[in-house]
Amino acid sequence: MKKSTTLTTYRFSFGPWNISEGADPFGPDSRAVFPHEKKFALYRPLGFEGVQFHDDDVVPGLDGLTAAQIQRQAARIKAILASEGLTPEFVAPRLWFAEQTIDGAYTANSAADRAYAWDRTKKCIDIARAIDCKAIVLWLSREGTYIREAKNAKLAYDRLLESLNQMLAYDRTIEVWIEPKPNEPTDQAYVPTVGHAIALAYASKAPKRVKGLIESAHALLAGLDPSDEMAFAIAHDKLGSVHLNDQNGLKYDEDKNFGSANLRSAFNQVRVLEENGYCRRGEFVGLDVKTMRSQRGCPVVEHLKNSRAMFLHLLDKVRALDQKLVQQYRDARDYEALELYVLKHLLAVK
Ligand code: XLS
Ligand code: MG
Repeated sequence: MKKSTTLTTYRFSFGPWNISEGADPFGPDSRAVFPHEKKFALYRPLGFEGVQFHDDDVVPGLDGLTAAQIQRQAARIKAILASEGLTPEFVAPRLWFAEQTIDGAYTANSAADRAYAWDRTKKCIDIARAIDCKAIVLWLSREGTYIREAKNAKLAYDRLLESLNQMLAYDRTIEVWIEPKPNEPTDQAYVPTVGHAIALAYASKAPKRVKGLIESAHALLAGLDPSDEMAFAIAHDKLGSVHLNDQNGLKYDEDKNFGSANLRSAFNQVRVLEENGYCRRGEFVGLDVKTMRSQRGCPVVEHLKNSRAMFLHLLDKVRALDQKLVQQYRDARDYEALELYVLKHLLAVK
């Protein structure tokens, strides 16, 4: 990729679910509900231009609506986005709430459940089109098992590829960004890494329209380095977007603030994005962060503001890196000196 001399201006996005009430599997909301449609007015003042959506963030209760009702509600949201100066980044089918997705969506053992997943996916694509959004995101949350014997794994992968091809045929321009995660809610998920996602892309009928969306915490939960995962997707020109956040060890998905647990890893994620011209073709820096349940306030937005600020601080650090010195250390294979230099650079000590 030709090195550009102009500095990239980064655009940021988040989904309305990032402004949450704090409920967790062990306790109810700890904050008052902030009205969904009032959230859009918060975006630009916080420095965000992109909105990530679930299909039912655009059209609540869509399962019970007609196509005309879905289109009318989508048109309402499209008008709100325009009035707030916001761009929809993607629409994700929420295939993890409905009764029909208890045993999976595209890989469900029941043909009726798989039919529901496909019907819901078509509605999601229609909604994306209706709000002028070019991509859908598949977080394959329930495509996996609690015990391996529950499904024929090879058949499950066949069904995932078949579903992907159906989406690509249903809409000849939509992009499909697969968001890998190794587990949770299932014990083991079928597409745990971006390597699996990109293999599906190449096996699909329209590889150019299938990309990955890499979430920092999901890569960390897979025991991988998020920056290397991003570099792999970029090497295949298949990094649709990112969900920057953080994770403190192998446990439930914490969606912690970007840089809050693994600062060096966050630095390298920003370095890989910056060094490879991410965002130069309109991509967003997406966040997927949740504030602590114990945080007071309504709405709580500090975690979004702070994660965006941390990205920009680390971007300054990347841009101030002495690339000549880095190359000298690499040429000399003096990686101890290189590591000390990076750590002192991050600590701003001489
Ligand atoms: C999981 C996913 C999810 C969004 C996108 O991390 O990003 O939070 O709903 O499907
Ligand atoms: Mg995510």
